[in-house]
Amino acid sequence: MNIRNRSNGFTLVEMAIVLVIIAFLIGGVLTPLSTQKEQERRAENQELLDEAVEALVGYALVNKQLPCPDITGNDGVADACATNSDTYYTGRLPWVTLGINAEFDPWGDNHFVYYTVNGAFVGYTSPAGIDLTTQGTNAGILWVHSAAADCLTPVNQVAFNPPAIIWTSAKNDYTPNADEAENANADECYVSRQYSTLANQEFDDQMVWLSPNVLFNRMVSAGKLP
Ligand SMILES: [Ca+2]
Ligand SMILES: [Ca+2]
Ligand SMILES: [Ca+2]
Repeated sequence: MNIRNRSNGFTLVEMAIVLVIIAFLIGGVLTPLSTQKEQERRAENQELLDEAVEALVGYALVNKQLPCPDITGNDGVADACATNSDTYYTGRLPWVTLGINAEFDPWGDNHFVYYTVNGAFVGYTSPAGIDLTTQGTNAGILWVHSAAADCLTPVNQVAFNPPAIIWTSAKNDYTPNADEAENANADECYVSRQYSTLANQEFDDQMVWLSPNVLFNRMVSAGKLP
């Protein structure tokens, strides 16, 4: 009797083993897919940020200065800001003014692309503009570090005094983490470092900055400077 019952089906233990094996198989397929998807989006985001830098250079070739951020209206149109070496301006990347498809990063709604610019590089009345000595001063200077704790110090600098910084929070908002909070607080100090999902060290922001040397080089090459 016992032998007949066993031959008619699986025991609970056998079923459990089969379910565990299926779970492992599904997990083994699904986890890499989600990771792969995020990697694709991060690559797409990097392309978007690189394109934004190119658009800034193009804008400077035409206007002899960088655009102000989209500070009001959330309309993608750069707003007015005065030439002021002692301050910086921050807001969203003026995607309409720049003519690029950058209202959001690849993660979509409410994933904005942010832009901060040294006040020495904006606000000129035509035909004046920046020259090869433009670098800004004091509170207008932007800093990029590999850790928020080093803000505004010579320690762990990734970039010092770039004319402009463009960044997005990417997939996750890890602002309880100090390094992501440093990017979100819209001041002159920023953090760019390795992606991490380790507890209390989470970071996935993506950032680019415009090198003053690249900007000047391109403007000289185009005959816009000196
Ligand atoms: Ca605006
Ligand atoms: Ca983030
Ligand atoms: Ca900051």
